[in-house]
Amino acid sequence: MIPRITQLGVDPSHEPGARVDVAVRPLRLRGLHRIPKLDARILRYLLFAVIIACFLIHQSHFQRTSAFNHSERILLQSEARQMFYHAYHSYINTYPADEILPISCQGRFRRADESSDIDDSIGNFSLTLVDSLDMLVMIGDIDEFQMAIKKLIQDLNFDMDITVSVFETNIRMLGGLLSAHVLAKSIQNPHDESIRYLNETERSRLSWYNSELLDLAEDLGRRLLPAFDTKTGIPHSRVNLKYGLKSNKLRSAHETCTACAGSLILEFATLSRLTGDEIFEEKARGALDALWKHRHRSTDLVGTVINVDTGDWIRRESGVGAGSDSYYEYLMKAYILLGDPTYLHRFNRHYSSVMRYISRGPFLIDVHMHRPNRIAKGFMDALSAFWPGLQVLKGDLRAAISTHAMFNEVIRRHSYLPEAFTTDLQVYWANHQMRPEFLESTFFLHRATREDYYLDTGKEILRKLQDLKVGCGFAGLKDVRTGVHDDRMSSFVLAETLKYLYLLFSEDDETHIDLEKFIFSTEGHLLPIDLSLTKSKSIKQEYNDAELSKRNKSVFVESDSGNSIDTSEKQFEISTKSEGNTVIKMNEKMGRITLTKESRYIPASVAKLLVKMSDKFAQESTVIDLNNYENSCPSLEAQEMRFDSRYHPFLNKRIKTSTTSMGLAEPIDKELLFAIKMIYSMPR
Ligand code: DMJ
Repeated sequence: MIPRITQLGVDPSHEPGARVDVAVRPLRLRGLHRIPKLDARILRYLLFAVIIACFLIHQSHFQRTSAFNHSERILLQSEARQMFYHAYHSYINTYPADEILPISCQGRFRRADESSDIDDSIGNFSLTLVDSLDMLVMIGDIDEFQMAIKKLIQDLNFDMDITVSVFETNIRMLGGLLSAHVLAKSIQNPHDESIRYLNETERSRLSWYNSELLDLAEDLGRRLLPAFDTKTGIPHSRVNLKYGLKSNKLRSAHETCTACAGSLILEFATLSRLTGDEIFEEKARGALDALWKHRHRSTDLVGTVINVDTGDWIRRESGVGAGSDSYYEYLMKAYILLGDPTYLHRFNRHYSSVMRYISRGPFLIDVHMHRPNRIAKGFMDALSAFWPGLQVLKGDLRAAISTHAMFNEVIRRHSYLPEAFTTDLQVYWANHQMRPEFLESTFFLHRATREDYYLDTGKEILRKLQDLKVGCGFAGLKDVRTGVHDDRMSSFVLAETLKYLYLLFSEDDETHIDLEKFIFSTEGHLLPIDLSLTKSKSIKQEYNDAELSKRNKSVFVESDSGNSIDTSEKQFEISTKSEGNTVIKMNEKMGRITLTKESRYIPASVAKLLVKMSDKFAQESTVIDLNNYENSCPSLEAQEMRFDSRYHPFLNKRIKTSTTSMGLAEPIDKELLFAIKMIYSMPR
């Protein structure tokens, strides 16, 4: 079936791989009556020819959409790696530039004396190298990784009179440095399983590393802090690395975008938890609180530009693309990374509004935040292509498939995704910058569905990107209609576009980084999901060992056999219980926590471990029943604790459905204990 996209939406029976047809015209068979009568012999030949043709068409179609065989996938994976190397090595020739101009092969720098209005995402701080670091680990190039780190340690100095974007510097530089630091520490530790397939010699390459990247990140983070000196706590969009907000121009710039203010929490919280200084996390939380406070109270929508001092909305159109995109992403991921349900609650409220007002069939249409039935823009942008990926995290797979298919149709029509397009899929803004968002969603959808359609889609994109290959990298297009190149290759092409392409063609166990242990930032940087184990002093509701033992609460897991085992930590006791359900029992008064395979929206970190646990105990199903707590939680929270492991990209295992007896002989591992602690710390 070929679903039709209309202004009203796509046919709801849309499946992955189904072609989206926007203008299917009725086929008119004119002049049939003029065909002469055919004798039986010709008819037989014709019939035969038709059968052969059908067979060939079927074969070619089958080949196009057939299951990827292992060797083809590996070839594509290797091709993606080579593409990364082509871009990376070209860039390295221009180091310490921020970016390389891929056609002229020149380095792109930000000069300290520049009037800084041009591109404040570069800051004369070797942006592309920092943005590329974790990809080097992903592909197992530890030699290059350690050489790159050495270069940066030697050369990076943020004490420069340069004004930069707080948002861009955070997601690209701070995120890149933090991620590389975490990976470097993991490589050093032979027992750390988040980095795989390295031998002793490779691990020893980092033996000299002494957290220098974290020091650089902290220095940079502190230089961004003056931006938060506003009445609302919403940061200014730009700050001078040396002088903060000392210039009148910066201090009196009141406008910032929602995504700019709302996409700091992942990196800032990581920085706080790794350095022990809570200031960063506090500031990022403050900015999120202010945005939430200034949302439209009845529609729950936010605009795209806000005044940092008054909290008034300057641009009231509400959408999921430019200006807002990663705000939504960071609410969801802050919950996953930090386990704080406040953010899930906010995300869910926004999500409902987006799905009610902005999502129209497969389209995402900006509306007025205070009059949500009025359309604010007649076009969509390429940045919105991240949304289906976020919907996968949310578990809304059906909507994700539909919107992703719509973007794919735009690409099919114009060969590349233009920067913006209208609702009848015409080019609105013709520029193409090799942005990662569509590939990111393709990767997430493939992880969630395992449909070859997404590999086919990725293969098409890879071919198109190869057509953009030039002497020193890959060059975007000034205009997708003319194919005229633009001499630009943004750092995100290496940090994200080529990373998601590579990952799309990689099986879970083929990458050197175990993705189950990380979450992607909006720049594709990997932040460790066990971060919530590292307490931030400022987070009052955080689980706390001392408090737990004071309250003298115990944890039990009960099983059929009635066996129990001790955990390495004395306050937890694990026992087992009957009836096929695994129960983690806090104590008699605390009620019980059970998992069902339909459950959704537990933080990924917890969910993953619970799935592991349920695998370990191999029970049929478990049910989260927070209402049994002595102080029962509100039903909304109870609902939010649900997650669906089938659709979670980091949880590709299904919960086992067999009901074999539980083998509790092995001591409970640290991770399970962590899961229990996390559950224990959930608000009640
Ligand atoms: C990247 O820097 C990030 O993905 C950001 O969230 C949006 N813009 C670019 C990619 O398009």
